[in-house]
Amino acid sequence: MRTPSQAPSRPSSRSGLSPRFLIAGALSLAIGLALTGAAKAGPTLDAIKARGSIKVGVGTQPGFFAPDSNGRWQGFFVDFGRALSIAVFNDPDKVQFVSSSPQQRLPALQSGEFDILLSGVTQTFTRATKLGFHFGPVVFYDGQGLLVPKKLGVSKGKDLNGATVCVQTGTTGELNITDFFRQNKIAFKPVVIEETAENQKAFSSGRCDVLTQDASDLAITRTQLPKPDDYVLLPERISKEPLAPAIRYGDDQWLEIVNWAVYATIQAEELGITQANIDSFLTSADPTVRRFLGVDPSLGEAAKLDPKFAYTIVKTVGNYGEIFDRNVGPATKVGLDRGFNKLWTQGGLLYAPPFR
Ligand SMILES: N[C@@H](CCC(=O)N[C@@H](CS)C(=O)NCC(=O)O)C(=O)O
Repeated sequence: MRTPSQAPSRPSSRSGLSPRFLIAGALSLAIGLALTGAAKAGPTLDAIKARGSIKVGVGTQPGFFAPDSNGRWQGFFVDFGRALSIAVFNDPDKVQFVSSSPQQRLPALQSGEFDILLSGVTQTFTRATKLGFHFGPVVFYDGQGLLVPKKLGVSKGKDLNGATVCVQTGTTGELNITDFFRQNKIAFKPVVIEETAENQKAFSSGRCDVLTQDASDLAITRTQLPKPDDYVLLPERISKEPLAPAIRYGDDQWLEIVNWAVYATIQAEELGITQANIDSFLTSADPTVRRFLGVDPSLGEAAKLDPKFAYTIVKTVGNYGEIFDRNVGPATKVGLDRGFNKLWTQGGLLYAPPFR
């Protein structure tokens, strides 16, 4: 049965306006509301501003995230947390870092314990859909590795038939390792442990033959073992692990701050701007540089951010390459290569969209 409002030819309101007008009116109202919505900060950004700080969920691996002897958090992911603090508050220290296990992190983010995870979370389809998280730009392209004692005498994953494998609960690694052994038609025994320290202890005490995790994480773990030289990280990677900041659904503006704070570090490296030389760029005539550094304030105004947010991020934490090198690069104890994490102009995957 047709209701009056569905009858196309009959005016259905006291004003005598035709339904076509009413529909057009309703549509423009809806668009208007949507636009107002886009300009709103969203619950997370509102909460951050009201609290006066950002709560960042992290892990415990030094190089990526750890407090130093003065209790000040340091690390690759920590520096991106400070970049966010600069974008929102123009201050690198309006941020609290809270560590939790990989198993606890995503539920804790969902329940509002953190405003963001910067903890080596892999961007996956299920996390982005069913679990309800948005991801910012990949800050570290990683892959799952296999750490083994040299005395095991293996050189590749396929040699591991019958091995006992330590893996952390709630990680993509837990899922990938099953795929890997199944696909290669070899058997394994998983030992699934939640806490990082316990997992590492199980491995170093010989309870398992193999430790599997993101390769970067394993490289860090290796340096912490009593005799690092007794272990080898096999060269193969059994998965893709693009590690990206994760936030809850429903915070568009917060997501864009996350996106562009990360891109600022990549853009700076693309432009050859470093912590040390940045001030010499302030007099540049290049319009891209002027917009990026806020000499031309139009981008900051468009985003309702301090026009110099990118300048302050780079001046304070450095460009992407500097962040990488300082925390986990070849000259550090962790000693990671840039690998895929080089700029696109240098054969890597890092690419910042235009700052315009
Ligand atoms: N990328 C995997 C693993 C996450 C993960 O375990 N990340 C590392 C850092 S890359 C970690 O938390 N390690 C243990 C720790 O820091 O306590 C995932 O998203 O499931």
